[in-house]
Amino acid sequence: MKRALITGITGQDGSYLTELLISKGYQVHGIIRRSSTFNTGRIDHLYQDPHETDQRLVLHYGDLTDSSRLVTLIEKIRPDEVYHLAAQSHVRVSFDEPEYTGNTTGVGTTRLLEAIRMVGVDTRYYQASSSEMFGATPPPQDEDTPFYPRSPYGAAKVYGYWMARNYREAHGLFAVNGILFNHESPRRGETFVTRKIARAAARIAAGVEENVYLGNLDAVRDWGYAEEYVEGMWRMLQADQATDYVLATGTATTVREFTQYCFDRVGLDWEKHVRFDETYLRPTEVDALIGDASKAQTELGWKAQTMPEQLAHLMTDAERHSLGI
Ligand code: NDP
Ligand code: GDR
Repeated sequence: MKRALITGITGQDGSYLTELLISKGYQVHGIIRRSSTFNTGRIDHLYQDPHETDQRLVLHYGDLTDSSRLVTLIEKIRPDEVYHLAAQSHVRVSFDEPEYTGNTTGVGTTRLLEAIRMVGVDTRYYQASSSEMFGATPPPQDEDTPFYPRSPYGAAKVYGYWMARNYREAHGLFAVNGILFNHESPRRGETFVTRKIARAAARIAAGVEENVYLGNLDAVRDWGYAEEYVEGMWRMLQADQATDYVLATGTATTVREFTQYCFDRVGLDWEKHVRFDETYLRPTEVDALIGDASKAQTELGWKAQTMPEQLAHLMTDAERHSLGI
């Protein structure tokens, strides 16, 4: 049985990737943070009593700031594949906590890579790189587009990207950067814009709330469906050679359009319910991200299936369902 280690297993992508790998026969090990409240909601349906035999999901406490723990876990698990998804992943929050974001999203990557090198385990490594690295460089963006990050988060991801490349070139590690454009789902964190809008549309339609407060409606994003993107991550680690890939839908949608899709779905006029709050603006914004995923299509046979309007509908439907309407 192949063993995979996932950092960030409790996050959106971690939960879909765990389902995928278990379905492919892997034993999945995940690193979770100690918390005073439960933080495993997205993977609770996969939880197994540790007393059962044939464990397919094994959870370990750990943190990206704790290098000795990372060494211990790599030594103990000796994974065939490592998916490094853990990060302080919120762009707006990274302006409030730039040092913490650098320490976890940036240097946390080095701690994990160094743990792999020190233990000397033969593994394949996936780095969760981001379209935020392109920042101010205009679209379309692909694997050869220069980086121009516009946030502490983006800068930390550029550092992580180059560390993964360096371990590939300097130490021969099979390290892959997946440069993923925004991908969403009903499991997206509630403070990311798509989930926030879908949730608000359903709640306003149900009479639970009246308005939603948003920031910049003009930003253009390339929104795909997270469940499809984790399949791309897995394919990257099955390739013959380690290289970097963009995953994206190739489509452009503004925050305003996404809002309209969600509100249309529940039969409401979005303009009557959306209010502006400057708290949600960023000191420096990324105006437009539109990815070109041709390389992933040619080399991995991966192509996004769900387009933004369909995504907005499925997310809004999931919110209505959770409200019982
Ligand atoms: P989430 O924010 O949903 O999940 C982040 C995960 O990282 C959570 O499991 C979180 O744990 C964990 N984590 C955070 N800090 C630490 C730490 N110090 N030590 C250990 N674990 C930690 O992110 P997504 O699932 O959306 O994204 C996965 C990865 O892909 C991230 O690296 C993100 O930056 C990157 N990415 C995401 C894109 C997207 O559109 N979703 C696009 C491109 C890149 P906890 O649950 O305890 O908070
Ligand atoms: P992003 O996602 O910054 O692209 O990073 P987010 O959903 O936070 O913002 C997308 C765009 O929407 C605008 N916006 C708002 N954003 C939030 N969160 N809340 C609001 O109220 C709001 N109003 C308008 C933003 O200004 C922005 O332009 C995500 C994260 O998952 C990263 O980890 C990942 O690397 C990138 O996607 C690709």
